[in-house]
Amino acid sequence: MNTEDTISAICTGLGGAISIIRISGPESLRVAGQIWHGRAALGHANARKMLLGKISPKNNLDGEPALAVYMPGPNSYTGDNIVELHCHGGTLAVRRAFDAVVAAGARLAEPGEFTFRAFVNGKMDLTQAEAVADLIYAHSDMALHLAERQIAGALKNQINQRRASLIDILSECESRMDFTEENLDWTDADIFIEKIYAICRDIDKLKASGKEGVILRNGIRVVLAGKPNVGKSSLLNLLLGYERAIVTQLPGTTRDTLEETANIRNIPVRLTDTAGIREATDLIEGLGIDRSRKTIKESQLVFWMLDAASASISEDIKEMEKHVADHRNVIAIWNKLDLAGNSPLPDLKYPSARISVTVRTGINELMDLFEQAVWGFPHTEEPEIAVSSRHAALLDETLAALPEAAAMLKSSDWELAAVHLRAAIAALGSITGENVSPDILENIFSRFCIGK
Ligand SMILES: Nc1nc2c(ncn2[C@@H]2O[C@H](COP(=O)(O)OP(=O)(O)OP(=O)(O)O)[C@@H](O)[C@H]2O)c(=O)[nH]1
Ligand SMILES: [Mg+2]
Repeated sequence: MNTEDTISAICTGLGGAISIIRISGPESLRVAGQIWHGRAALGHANARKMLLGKISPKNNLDGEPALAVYMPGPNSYTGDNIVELHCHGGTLAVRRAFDAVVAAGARLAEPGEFTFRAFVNGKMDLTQAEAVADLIYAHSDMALHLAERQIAGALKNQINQRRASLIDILSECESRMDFTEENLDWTDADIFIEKIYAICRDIDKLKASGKEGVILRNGIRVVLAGKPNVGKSSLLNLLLGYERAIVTQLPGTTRDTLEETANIRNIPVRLTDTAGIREATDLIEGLGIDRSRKTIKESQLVFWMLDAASASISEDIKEMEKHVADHRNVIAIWNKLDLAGNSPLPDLKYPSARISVTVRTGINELMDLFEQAVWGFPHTEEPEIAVSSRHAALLDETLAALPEAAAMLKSSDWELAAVHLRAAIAALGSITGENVSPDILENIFSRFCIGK
């Protein structure tokens, strides 16, 4: 990607009340000057001040009113000179202004290209740039918090510290290789070995945060399944907080799968309500039930709902076991407890919640079970860092090289120790964006939207 020319994009979603056109690059002032005219001219004297003017391709004040601000590099988001034009929203007005910007010589920015420039210009490292995308796509407070921490440099600092320690050890190895004859004041190899193992432990911890990262970034797919009329759609509505699905007393109300996003205990959830599973009464219901089965297979967690007031509880349980036998994560939910009377419910081999959607009992206990199923343990602390799968793979590379390096230090093989240390240092460097190949960068930045 060319990083020397001047790029531009409409940074706000189309159709809003105000639209922002961002222009970044060496020509940004000249390009903006061709279409925006105010009483005060954009330039160093007015840097970082909002100026009122008009957008019109001709040098007159007949056009639409628009605000403009000039942010000279290197103290701008991209590190380049930036001009932002804040103009009327609406699809057509902003399109016309943007076309004028392009006609004046700016190139259409690729997705994520502003952030890519910030990375190339050293305004942020790769972990911080990745977190900008995480921030935009965050679906829960916790995901947002993690993205903000990463933008602030939490992961970068962790990686850079470890990398700097390894570089110290490497330089001593290299000196030992260069000055084999001299009996210089060398650091005891055991001290380095100890350091390397401490770094391994830190990296292991960082890697463990990857599970949280994947869940918080991608969310978790949960299916509401069970026989007809057990209250699946009622629970969906309760979890969403609004009446999304039709609920009736007729078994077979839901005929197709219905997917919505919810936020349960700060965990983003793709929640799918399904058609109740039974012998289908017609073709359409049959197709719906096929979809229910498929959704159960594809989900990471099954909420299997049972009617606590059912007259056929043992058959209902057998039916459940038939459908979730292959699934590792199942929570059984006895619903309609308000109708069930006092007769005891059988113990199940799955974690079980007892609820009534109608009178809203047991919902908190269900959420506790959900949280345990997701994190594997009750989650009390907010995580501070959660690495992505890209980071985790590079941490694995580091972890593979470090014990080898330690073993070579132990046998005073400085040359081989240096080889393994360099591999570990390179893997850590790839996390923060040193020597990362262009196709990997392209892959990372293609996740962004245009204008970021
Ligand atoms: N008494 C009582 N009724 C409930 C409860 N939960 C749901 N119902 C009722 O049970 C009926 C069926 O609820 P739905 O949510 O449509 O059940 P479903 O599992 O989605 O049913 P299908 O879409 O047919 O598979 C409705 O009349 C609900 O009002 C509950 O906790 N207690
Ligand atoms: Mg339903």
